[in-house]
Amino acid sequence: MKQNGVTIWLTGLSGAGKSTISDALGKKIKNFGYSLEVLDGDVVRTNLTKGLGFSKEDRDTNIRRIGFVCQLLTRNNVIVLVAAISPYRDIRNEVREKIGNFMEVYINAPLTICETRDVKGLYKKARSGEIKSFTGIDDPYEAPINPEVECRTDIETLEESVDKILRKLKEMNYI
Ligand code: GGZ
Repeated sequence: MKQNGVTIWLTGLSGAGKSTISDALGKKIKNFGYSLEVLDGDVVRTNLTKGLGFSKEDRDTNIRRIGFVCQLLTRNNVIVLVAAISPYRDIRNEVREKIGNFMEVYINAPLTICETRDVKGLYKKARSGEIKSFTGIDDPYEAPINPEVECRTDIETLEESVDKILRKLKEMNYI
């Protein structure tokens, strides 16, 4: 099947729903017959960016490395799904420029909701000071100003969020 590569970049707080949406969206894209690759921040940090911490410098390095892999895959016509907090606007824009075929998706849920979900108990640890520099607690998150898609995971269903992204991909002629 002829396809153009694109990087679909999911950004948002921990617990906002990036990985959940990435899983569901990835399954659909694969079922359509496209070649797809997924780069999940959590997983990437166990290999490609192992050893990096959460200072601005390390997060920037993390995002630049992910962005570099996206660049290679995208130019070889792969659809790439990234799920990374990527809290800094300037670096997200930098990778957008490098990759070209790029779609920013803001996975948006209020901090209070993410904190209530606290799937891995990390917010609790951040509040007690056991974890330092936790995004949204004592470290910044710069929301996208003009993302191609915004998913409000506190008020939309998973299907609605996934459909929004698929519609945009169609509109931009990537699928
Ligand atoms: C934010 C942290 C932190 C700190 C550990 N701040 O939701 P998770 O748990 O499963 O995934 C998060 C992951 C963040 O990695 P990213 O590569 O997405 O971050 S970034 O884009 O900012 O480089 C979270 C966990 O690691 N985690 N400590 N201090 N998230």
